[in-house]
Amino acid sequence: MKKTYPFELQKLSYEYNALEPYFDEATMILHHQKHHQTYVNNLNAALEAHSQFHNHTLEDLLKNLNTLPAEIQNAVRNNGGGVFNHNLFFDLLTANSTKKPVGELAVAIDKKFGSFEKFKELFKKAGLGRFGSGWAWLVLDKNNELQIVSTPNQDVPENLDVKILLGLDVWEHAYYLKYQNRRAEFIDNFFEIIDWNKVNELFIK
Ligand code: MN3
Repeated sequence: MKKTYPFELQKLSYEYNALEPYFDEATMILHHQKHHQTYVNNLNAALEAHSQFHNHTLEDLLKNLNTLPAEIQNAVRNNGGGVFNHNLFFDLLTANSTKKPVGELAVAIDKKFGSFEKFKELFKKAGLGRFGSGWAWLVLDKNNELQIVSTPNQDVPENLDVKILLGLDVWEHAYYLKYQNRRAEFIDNFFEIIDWNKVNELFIK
């Protein structure tokens, strides 16, 4: 996939109905074809007249938001963040989940949080505690410590100064069609379709 302007919608590696019954087909279509696509379109629109950034990767743009012209900073923060976050989120889902962490990550999660169940409880709390729209994350910080963090809107964690291992979209558009106001149930179902093999690959990379 092209890494610079004009950015493109990242294709899913599975069918829209593959994650049923946890994530329903209608939500997946809407989320990918409308929401994710709109972030891509709006990011490209913001950058269109600023050709000096057309060879910058999305990561470079997001890490250097404060060096961008003032009139496009918010657009890149919101829509560039939206593209980046959804690329990661959709890529770490699978119909063939192991249902629990694997490999070195499994060991590290037990060590840091006590158990996978305890980790899940804290991650869920981060997702439930995010008032309004935003994300819950598992990251590896600069001290090589696993941390659960949460960001508002489409902000990326820690200015991308951490290694992101897992992200959960808790915007209402991610669950309202199927779960209405039941964000907790949505988060429980997210845990049924996490691609822990990929998460572990990110961890050991
Ligand atoms: Mn979303």
